[in-house]
Amino acid sequence: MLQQVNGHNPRSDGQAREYLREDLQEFLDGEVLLYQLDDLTRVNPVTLETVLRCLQARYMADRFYTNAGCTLVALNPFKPIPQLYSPELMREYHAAPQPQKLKPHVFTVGEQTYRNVKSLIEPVNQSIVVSGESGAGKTWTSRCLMKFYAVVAASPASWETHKIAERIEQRILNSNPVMEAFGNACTLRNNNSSRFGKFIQLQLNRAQQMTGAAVQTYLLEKTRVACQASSERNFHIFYQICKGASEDERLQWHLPEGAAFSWLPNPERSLEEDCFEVTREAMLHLGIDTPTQNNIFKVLAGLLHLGNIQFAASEDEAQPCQPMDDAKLPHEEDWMESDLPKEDSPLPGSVRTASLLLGLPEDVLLETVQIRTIRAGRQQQVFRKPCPRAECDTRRDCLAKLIYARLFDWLVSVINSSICADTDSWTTFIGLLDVYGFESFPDNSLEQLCINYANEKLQQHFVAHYLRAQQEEYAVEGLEWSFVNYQDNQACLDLIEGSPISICSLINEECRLNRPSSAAQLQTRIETALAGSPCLGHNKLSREPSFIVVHYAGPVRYHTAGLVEKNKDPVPPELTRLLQQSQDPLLMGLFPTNPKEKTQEEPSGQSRNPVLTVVSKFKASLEQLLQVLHSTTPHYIRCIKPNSQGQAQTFVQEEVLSQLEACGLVETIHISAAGFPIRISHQNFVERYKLLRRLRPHTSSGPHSPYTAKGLPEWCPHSEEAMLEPLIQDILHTLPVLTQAAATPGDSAEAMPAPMHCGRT
Ligand code: AD9
Ligand code: MG
Repeated sequence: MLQQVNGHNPRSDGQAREYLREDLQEFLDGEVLLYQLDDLTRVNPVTLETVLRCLQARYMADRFYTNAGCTLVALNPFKPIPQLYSPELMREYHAAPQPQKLKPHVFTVGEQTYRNVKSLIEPVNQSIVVSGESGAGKTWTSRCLMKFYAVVAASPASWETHKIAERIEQRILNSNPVMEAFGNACTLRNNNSSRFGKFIQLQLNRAQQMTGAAVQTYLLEKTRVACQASSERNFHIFYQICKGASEDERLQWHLPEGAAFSWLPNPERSLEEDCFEVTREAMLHLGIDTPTQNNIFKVLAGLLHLGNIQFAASEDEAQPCQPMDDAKLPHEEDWMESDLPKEDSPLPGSVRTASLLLGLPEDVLLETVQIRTIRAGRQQQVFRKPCPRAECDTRRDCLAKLIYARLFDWLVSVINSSICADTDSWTTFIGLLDVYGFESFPDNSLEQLCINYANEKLQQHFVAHYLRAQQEEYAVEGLEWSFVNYQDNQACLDLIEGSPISICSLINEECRLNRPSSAAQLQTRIETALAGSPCLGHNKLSREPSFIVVHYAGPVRYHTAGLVEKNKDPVPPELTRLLQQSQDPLLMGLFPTNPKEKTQEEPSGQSRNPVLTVVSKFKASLEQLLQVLHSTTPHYIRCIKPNSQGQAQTFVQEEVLSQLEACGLVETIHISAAGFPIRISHQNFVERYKLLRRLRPHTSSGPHSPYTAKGLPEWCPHSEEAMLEPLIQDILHTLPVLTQAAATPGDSAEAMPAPMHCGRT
């Protein structure tokens, strides 16, 4: 007996899908042939277990990509496979008449997206949303796509006129190592974890050549500069300069070999990301010359020394806390005094070196960190109040975060000015989205809340765009359709960002009121105000004040300690004023004395402007991103991490299962298998294929075989074939489903073309 695919949903034309007989037999016979199933819509029945078994079989057979209807599932191989990403293979996918007939690959998505841009009557911008948990392979995948476009969309002219390093495609690729050096770090989940979100817009001209790109970044995790969780590391660039500096540079930057820095934990780990040369080379190609690079690295070294300044608590509240003598730099005397002022300074080496490298007077730097200035009264009198030790630490850290965040933004703007095309030299774009993956650590704070919030938003975009919109459209169009249930994450988003009360609004409220409030009070406020939310988990085992959010990818406990302060992200105005005094050329540029944009200042009654908190800024930038995504045709790649140890050939079923569940893959497969793979507006369809209407069929061979082996309708007269050739090419390239009917009559598995849905949108 032939079985209906997925056993659940008759097609709207009333015919059961009957194409699975062979595959089903193979499936039943054993798992040996499971690895051959390129598309999960052909697994029968579609359940978490069968999908899991199929992916496992494919993984063990080194088949890392699998189609799942509208999405591509990418399993992380955790081993280098150069032949899978070679330029030759890229060209093969690019040249293929029907790339979707080749083995599933990230290049198939790349190529289909590329063809979509040019093939529709009104060019439509495209986007590729790469998702998955931390370490699943999102950054790898988007890098791979960028390389693909650099090969297939390269402008031929630039080959002749430019040296390879100057070519725009090469410059675009060079943005990766630079941004990763400054924005990625080794975490518990991933040795090269992106600590910022990135949307890169690859700009194409009318001839489909890549003429430039623009990068938009989201919320760099700047706290990492000054604070790293145990077993994690700071941003790669710090390790790169410490390991890769030459002898001369070590002297200039005061980085003796073997020196210990508080902000440089786990330096002994050797990662391939620690390669300084690659970063330098890429920076050079992006137009950042060697003197500017050296200036950047000198400032970064200054930050490391800043981190070594430790304060001793002061017994007298009226006296500032003094920095302790640092024993962190063992060989200090041997060589470090070279360019430091010769006179005897009572200050520890860390203060002196940090000042020197940051171009700041020693005493002013120290005083700004030690002493808070308060303006009060009608006359705005200035009062000076020595800070307790913990506050000195916070101010020191804040200084480092301020410098690093400005430096990162500046780098992004330099990269953009180096790679962005003039507005009149591009017409369409392909956007690649690579944001930080879903995270759940033993200790989660505002950073994880933002990261997981971004992932919820993207999941909702997928659900809204694909799972819900598609089914609702069938209902509106009166197509016979039984609704497939899916996990909607609206309730979770309501909990995080909803109005009038949500986690974000409650944290923002605390910032606005600026009242002293303990972590336990914040927990109580959240749990009381949001008690009705199905996504607020039961918080029984908590020893520290916290709350639990049940995300689509699993529950996460967020600690409330420090949450409000992080959300305020206050920058004491004295710190900005201090940096405006710097004599260092780079810092002078980053902190001009007459800044155009106002910096966020401490909400201590000195500014009447409403406080722009971290979550409100993040929410606004996410909304902008989603607007861009909504204006494009999205494509989805789901990266899956087969094990959390990062080992090749290891497939841990429970771990994969939870990822499959989290992203709703089974629902996606159900809808894809039963649904219509192509949607095109009625108007576009008529515009595009009106030529065919003039040709009247002279024979009719029934509804089951309306196409010839060439993909032409059978009624099409031979003599008109030439005239139709461009149209046929168009069909072959853009509507592959129609051509499935061109398969040989014996090929029962593919004999039934999936219907094309001409939505009246
Ligand atoms: V995070 O959310 O930024 O923490 P990603 O971006 O999802 O995470 P990433 O792309 O950095 O993960 O991949 C993690 C590691 O897996 C990489 O450093 C590679 O070592 C490895 N990887 C990922 N994809 C591939 C691949 N296709 N081939 C080989 C891969 N190795
Ligand atoms: Mg990443």
